[in-house]
Amino acid sequence: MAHDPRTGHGVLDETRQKTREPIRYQVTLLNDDYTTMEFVVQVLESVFDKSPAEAYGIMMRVHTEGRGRCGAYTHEIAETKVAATRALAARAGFPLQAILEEE
Ligand code: TYC
Repeated sequence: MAHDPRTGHGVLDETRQKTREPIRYQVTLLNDDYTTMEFVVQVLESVFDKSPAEAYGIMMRVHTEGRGRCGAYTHEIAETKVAATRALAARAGFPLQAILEEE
């Protein structure tokens, strides 16, 4: 602790050291043979806030490599995005799956 030269009182001058970065969770999209490419691009744009070009790139990566990263989020946000993806896919009748992985 430093001391204010005018008052002699202690001054807190340390930055907080106990806060930690929250654990982030990776949301990964899995390939399947039935979901249309167009639908996957729509999900990446609407749920994961990707630009059309980014969404197309991620979709093609999943299509060719079997899986692909959509982004890293706090646990609550990642869970929400996984649930939103499942709900949209179920409503459209596609088996598209997103999974959550600790980074
Ligand atoms: N493989 C699908 C097709 O050929 C497209 C697709 C891409 C599906 C990504 C799911 O996460 C996925 N229609």
